[in-house]
Amino acid sequence: MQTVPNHQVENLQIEDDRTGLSVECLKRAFLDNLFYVQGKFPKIATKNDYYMALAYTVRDRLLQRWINTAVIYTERASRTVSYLSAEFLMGPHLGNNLVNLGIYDQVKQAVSELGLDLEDLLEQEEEPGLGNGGLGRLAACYLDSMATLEIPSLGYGIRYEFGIFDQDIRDGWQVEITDKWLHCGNPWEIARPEWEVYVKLGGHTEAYTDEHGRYRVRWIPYQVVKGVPHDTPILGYKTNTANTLRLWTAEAPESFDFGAFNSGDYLGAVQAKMVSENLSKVLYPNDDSSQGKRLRLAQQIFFVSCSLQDMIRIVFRQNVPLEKFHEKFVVQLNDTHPAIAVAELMRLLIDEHDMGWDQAWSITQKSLAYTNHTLLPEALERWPISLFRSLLPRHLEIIYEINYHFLEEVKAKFPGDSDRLRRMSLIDESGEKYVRMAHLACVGSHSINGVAALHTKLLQQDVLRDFYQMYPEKFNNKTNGVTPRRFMVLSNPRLTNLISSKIGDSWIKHLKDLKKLEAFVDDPEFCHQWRSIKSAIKHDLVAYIQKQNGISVNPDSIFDIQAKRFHEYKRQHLNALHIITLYNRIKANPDIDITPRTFIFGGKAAPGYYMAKLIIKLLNSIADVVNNDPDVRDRLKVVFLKDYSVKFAQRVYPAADLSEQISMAGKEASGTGNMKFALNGALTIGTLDGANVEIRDEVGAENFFIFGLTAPEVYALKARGYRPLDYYHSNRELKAVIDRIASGHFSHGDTQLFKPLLDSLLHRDEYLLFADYQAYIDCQDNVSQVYRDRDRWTRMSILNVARMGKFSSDRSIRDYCQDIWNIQSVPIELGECIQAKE
Ligand code: B1N
Repeated sequence: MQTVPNHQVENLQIEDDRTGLSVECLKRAFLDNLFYVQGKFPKIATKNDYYMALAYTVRDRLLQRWINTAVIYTERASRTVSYLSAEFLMGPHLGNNLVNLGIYDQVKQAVSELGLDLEDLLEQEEEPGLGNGGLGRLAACYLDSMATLEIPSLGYGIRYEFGIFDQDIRDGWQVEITDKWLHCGNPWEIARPEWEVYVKLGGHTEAYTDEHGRYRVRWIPYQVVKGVPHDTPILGYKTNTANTLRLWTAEAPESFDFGAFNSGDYLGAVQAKMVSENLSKVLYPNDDSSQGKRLRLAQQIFFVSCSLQDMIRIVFRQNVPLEKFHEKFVVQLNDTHPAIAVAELMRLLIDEHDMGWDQAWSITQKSLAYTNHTLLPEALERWPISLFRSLLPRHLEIIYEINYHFLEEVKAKFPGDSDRLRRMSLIDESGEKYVRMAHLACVGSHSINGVAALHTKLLQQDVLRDFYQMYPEKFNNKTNGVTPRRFMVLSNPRLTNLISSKIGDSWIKHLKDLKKLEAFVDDPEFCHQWRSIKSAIKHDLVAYIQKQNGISVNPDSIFDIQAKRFHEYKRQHLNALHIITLYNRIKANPDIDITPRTFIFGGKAAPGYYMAKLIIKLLNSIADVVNNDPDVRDRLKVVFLKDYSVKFAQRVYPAADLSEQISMAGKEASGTGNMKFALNGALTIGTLDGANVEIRDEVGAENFFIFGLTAPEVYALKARGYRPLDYYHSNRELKAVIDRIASGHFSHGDTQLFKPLLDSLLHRDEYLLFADYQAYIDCQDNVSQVYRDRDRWTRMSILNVARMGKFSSDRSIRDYCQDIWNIQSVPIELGECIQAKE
């Protein structure tokens, strides 16, 4: 579609009621939106109507910045980061936009003068749960930081109709419920049907010779799907930059099934429409695993092709020659989920835009960069060749050709090393043939990064070792970070205000400035305030738990929290072994002096991951027994908070005393919850895994509870031959814990319920719980000791926060900009560009 220049429209002043930030103006605008957009008046308005009216009021204020940003980027054809991710776990938009616009307090006052409560309205928002966990949330933090640092960027992904399932707990078991996040409408997005694109799937290819006598390939697809972009503005913190998150919905093209339609096959045509729409129907609920499902590959090519076609459209619109695609865009691949971009960009340049192979390959490599997020072998994506060919016949040809050239390169660098060729090939030929997506991403990108120092080192030494030897210059580390706007300013206003009252508020944009807090660590008044704030927040969570779970919790107990996806490598069940250890000590000696603790868990398990679900059941079963045993006398409480989400996380991090980061060393690529907890003043008990290593380096070993085997020790133990039964037989407390579970004590006498879990521990224990058990218990005993010295604990808490500066996603993004993206900021002035340039 053409844009029509219209100077009358361009000269319109945007009305004050759509941009003004005064309380009076906000009130007027709110009522106006309630009436004209939501179609309601106060007498009959529901809470959701009020939420919508407020959301539109805030969106109007974003639009002015959004349009200014778009105009300036277009005029200057600014270099742009394109962040491709199958997941964006944005969390609720309203509160975050209020913080970033700097109007939280004005809006709170405006709605309160209208007799409403802002917290109530914030609670009303259905969050877009378009991600599983850390990987999707990282993408969201990075969008926040790019906007805050005024970096031109586009996030590209899928607008799933159903995001991550809602979790209910019934009889202690996880039950999944579809997430209908769109059912009340989404006020934050704007559909852009004028920028729809088409994606081909299936069918076959044909070779032909073009009018210049060149060999060409034509792809005759079985199916064509339409992608429609839905844009959401991403505002930076106190900047005018509003970047775009562009999510694609799949639709059936109107024309495609007319054949079927006209021949009277109405239901066949509708069927085809439903098949198309399936592509953006639901998020795959797996974190750290891949199953090689056809629909998932179709989702990947769908959003990748839509996004690359969109970038090419922008290149043309800005009069950039296609040969300079890589100068206009740098495309970051968030794991291998968008790695098909390597073949798709080649295909678009060669088949659709007549470019030669060598030039297309050079542009592809210069444009793409790959971030790896996992060391788990089961998470490395591979697609059976037959499936791949049936969906993407042309891409398979291109991958074969890339592979041919690549293996020639390998041969030249390592002559006579056929084993290496086999290991590095883009095609796994050891049994059934597979396409290896991580290899494709490595070959097609100019940069390969891990997400924490240890993770990058392990990639180089192990998982991607051959690629490191081949292309050492491509490898680099980018330790993850989190946005302090959402995870401090918005979620922990009390601590934010205390900190800002002492050191000013520069830390919100320059997190390293938190260092200035160290000057107050010996100030008794400050320490007292610090402690009262933590205590007040804990009281709030106590009330919430009372309401949600009907459990009364002692606010003076240690709030010991493990909140993350359920996975055996993350070892929530090691935490369970500790709880039962304490329980056994109490049962053996009811008057024992134990530092009171509340164990809080939150997190979802992949629906098909039986063991993870059994661990959830175990925790809930322990909770039932421990919380109701009179011998325990409220010294221990176990709480499973259902349906963990971003909204929920924001409530939980600020209330934590102790953060559990206890994965088996060498398994957690980075972790980001570890950063959010520490930033909110929790102390960490953790293994030397992922970013824990760097957190400990920053906050100081004396302010961190470290335990357990290191990654090299893990490998060594496994190489020696690990025998979990030996630990069981030689460790009295451990044996008692396992026997207690086996006896049916937590399962109403049922000795079979947890047998699969116990068998797996006793006979395999892949994640070395038994090997780390004693070290964990000793470390926890030390935690309990230290907690009794409240002054010491407070001091450690303050020092943790003061030294967390490195873990801002702003720092991560600055590093990406410098080392990978080669991109500068483009500040946005308001007002200079909405009017037409005469
Ligand atoms: O990515 C996070 C890291 O902090 C975590 O350590 C890491 O586990 C997480 C397949 C994944 N890695 N891989 C995934 C997600 C969805 C899916 O379908 C894999 N998630 C991570 C951010 O770097």
